[in-house]
Amino acid sequence: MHLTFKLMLVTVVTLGLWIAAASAPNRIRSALQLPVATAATGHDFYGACVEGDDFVWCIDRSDSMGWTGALELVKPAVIDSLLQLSPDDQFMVMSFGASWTVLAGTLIHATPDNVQDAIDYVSVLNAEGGTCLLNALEFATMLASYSLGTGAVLLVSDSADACGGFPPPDIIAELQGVVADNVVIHSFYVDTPSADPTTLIALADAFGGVFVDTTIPLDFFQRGDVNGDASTDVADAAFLLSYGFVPGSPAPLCDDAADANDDGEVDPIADSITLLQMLFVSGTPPLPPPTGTCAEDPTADVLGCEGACL
Ligand SMILES: [Ca+2]
Ligand SMILES: [Ca+2]
Ligand SMILES: [Ca+2]
Repeated sequence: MHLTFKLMLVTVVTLGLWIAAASAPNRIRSALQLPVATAATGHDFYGACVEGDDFVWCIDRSDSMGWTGALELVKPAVIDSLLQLSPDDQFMVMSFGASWTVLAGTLIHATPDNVQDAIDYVSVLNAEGGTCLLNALEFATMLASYSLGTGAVLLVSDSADACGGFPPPDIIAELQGVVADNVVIHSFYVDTPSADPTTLIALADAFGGVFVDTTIPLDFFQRGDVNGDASTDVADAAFLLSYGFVPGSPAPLCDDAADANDDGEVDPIADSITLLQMLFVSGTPPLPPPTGTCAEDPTADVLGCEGACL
């Protein structure tokens, strides 16, 4: 290895480890980096770990959710997540078009019978009517506020309120007056011909939740973005080196992203060197695809990846 590059590598690695040590706990903003779900504290939905003690699913069944079969794709995802509840969890399922309906007017424990009732409720939903999102969310957040811990609303929708004509800021303002402090809103954006994520992003942002874009396949990633911040830079090499050599450091969110040289293995030394060469040695070719945008791994290997680009 050329001496100049060696010296540069040592400098960059030292700097990188220092950066990693200083800021690792707060670097990642992906949904999957929330505290690890347990039956009591969290819940997995569309591949994302969402925080909460009790859960209220609020499902958009307006007209547009039926145009391309989106609602039919939502159903199995909701049912899968209902089946993950433990009997200690409380939950509720509701849905909305021009008006909302709910399985029951309060939170109930996730006993096998209650979960089956919820599955039956979800299974027969039909898409029809307008999108009266605000009214439904007011009720969903009230139900969630009955939680003795954090009540999480899981909103599944493709767009904004198209009922009262409220633009996103008005929905936020309306809800800010009524949503209790123990309630968070997680939003799950579904793709349809009239899809617009603006309101869903704003809601998750305003009410402490995560925004999950379900239109992005779970296995999409950007090679080299080891820390999951949607860019590839020296912090990613530092993250990888910390993972390899600093006890207690977090593992990469996505092994495929950490496999910078695409040899099918996550090797903190070899992959961080590949990253650093690409970043700092002129004439080095770019990393193997996908880079710069999220996509699947074009070269099959045993590594996996889940939710890196959500
Ligand atoms: Ca990164
Ligand atoms: Ca590798
Ligand atoms: Ca590969």
